[in-house]
Amino acid sequence: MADRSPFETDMLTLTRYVMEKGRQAKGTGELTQLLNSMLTAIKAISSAVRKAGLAHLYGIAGTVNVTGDEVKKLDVLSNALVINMLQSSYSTCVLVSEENKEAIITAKERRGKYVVCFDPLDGSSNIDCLASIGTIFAIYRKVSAWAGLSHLLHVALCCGQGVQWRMALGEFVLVEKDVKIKKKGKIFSLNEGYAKYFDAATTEYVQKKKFPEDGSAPYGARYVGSMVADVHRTLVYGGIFLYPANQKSPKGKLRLLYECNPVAYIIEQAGGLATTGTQPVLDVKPESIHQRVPLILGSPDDVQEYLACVQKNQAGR
Ligand code: P6P
Repeated sequence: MADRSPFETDMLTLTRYVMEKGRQAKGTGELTQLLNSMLTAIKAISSAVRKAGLAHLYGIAGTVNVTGDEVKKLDVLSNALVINMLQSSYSTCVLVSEENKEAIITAKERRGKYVVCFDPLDGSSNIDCLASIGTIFAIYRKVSAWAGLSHLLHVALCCGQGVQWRMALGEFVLVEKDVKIKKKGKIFSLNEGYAKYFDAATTEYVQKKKFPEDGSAPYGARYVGSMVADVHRTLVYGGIFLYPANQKSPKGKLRLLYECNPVAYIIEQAGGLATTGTQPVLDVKPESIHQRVPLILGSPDDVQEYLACVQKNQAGR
């Protein structure tokens, strides 16, 4: 059978996909409007990032955000773009941004039924060296959830019916539907610069990856330091990404609502696992909007092997 053209009719644009899903669900159209507004903001952010060198948008904005990260000029611009687009979508009631200490309540006359939690530009510490960065968002409503991860102009979108990859070719065109993660990978990803702070389980796990006891080849080590890039690679190639709790970050570094939950949702929908080390990330009951949790995610066999190290060290205590 002749190879299908990459532009067959089922390569729906995201706008058409969302509108079709909305029509099938006999919805109000709010989610369609919300997603289209979010994706417009993502396109605008990507355009700003690509022009940053010319538009003098590199560098720091001179402030620190609520969780202590140095704020870059592009952080400020990206945050404003997302807030503006979402509030003018008439579909949100509350916004939670990594860049805002307090939750943002949408004005009554513009209020809708969705809560959106987002990191407008994850990995921004890597902006000036042109490493991969991206926007992470999670849409919450009482009975369902959506999650999205944009990595430059590659968007992973999940609405509880599997994961799609979409590429921005003007529109967000479907590149792959029902993305699945490998059962086991060959890459481990964590910041080994903190090895002196690792707990016993993490130390043991990393040792196993470098010096396999069964004589198999060691795993490759990859760490961008931009979660969107590290998670994107883990989803595509398989393996494991870890930002565990350590002596330096006793609760881990990554934020539950707008970093860990969205990527955990996507990874689990793709057949992977996402854990804090003691429970599935998606089971954590939020206590505050900028709450941090440990995050270990990826191929199920790899995450299970890490959890075996955790259980062994807990038993050994
Ligand atoms: P570290 C980027 O600043 C970020 O929030 C995530 O994107 C990334 O995974 C993590 O921090 C990197 O943190 O401590 O390894 O530099």
